[in-house]
Amino acid sequence: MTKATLWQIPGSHPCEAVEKALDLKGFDVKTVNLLPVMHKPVQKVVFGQPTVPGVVFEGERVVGSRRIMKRLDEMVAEPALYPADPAARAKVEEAEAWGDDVFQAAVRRLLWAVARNQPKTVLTAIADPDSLPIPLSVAMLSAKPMTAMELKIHGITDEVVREDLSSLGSLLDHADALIGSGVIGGDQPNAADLQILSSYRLLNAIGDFSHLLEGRPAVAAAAKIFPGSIGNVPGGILPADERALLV
Ligand SMILES: N[C@@H](CCC(=O)N[C@@H](CS)C(=O)NCC(=O)O)C(=O)O
Repeated sequence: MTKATLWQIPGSHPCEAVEKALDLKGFDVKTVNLLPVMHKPVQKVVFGQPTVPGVVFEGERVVGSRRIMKRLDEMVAEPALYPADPAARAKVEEAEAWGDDVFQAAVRRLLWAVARNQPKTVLTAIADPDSLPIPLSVAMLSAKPMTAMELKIHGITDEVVREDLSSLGSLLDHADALIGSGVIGGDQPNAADLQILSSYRLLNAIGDFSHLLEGRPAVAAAAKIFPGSIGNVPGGILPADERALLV
């Protein structure tokens, strides 16, 4: 079995996408778990880019979920993450790019948009104590400054929060449409499935979003690939005027 080391933030959606891809390809995976914000200098030194996920294969370092997926298909052909047929592949790559550039980024901002109201409550609910590099109680001492820095890193202003909350419903509709057209949601997960559906575990964990997610095909498809819950952030954390934008 070929070895790979995944450098990740536990629970991060692109990291979960890559972990699943490594698993599907039969890699023997070890993880290096990092904390948000603190991961940036570490990743910059190890991979030359301050983001997770990054994967160290024997003698090779690859950073970025899309780059890793492509490299995995080159290294191990089956199961293929991209269809062989060029037209089908183009559709999967287009959906994957949307899943990365638009959906993944929006879900990340939405998480921090909720966390900014109650950093400790939110981060405690979604943190897996077993995978933290330090004890949960110690990690949570930094919940407030960590959230403040993430808001800054991602440019999450009041206006951005309002835009993201207002457009979440249409992003979820787009993911469902991709299932309807058969680009994602098939029996064998492709790169777009992994990229898009990995975001649902994070969304599902947040009580304020549950009414928007209920009964959606993508939620069911995500649960098949990424079973289990990442946590349970209670509803009612967003202020009422922001919650009202979630339609
Ligand atoms: N979209 C890229 C980047 C992923 C990404 O932005 N990851 C976040 C954590 S979930 C991160 O490392 N953020 C730090 C930063 O943006 O500098 C990918 O899928 O690899």
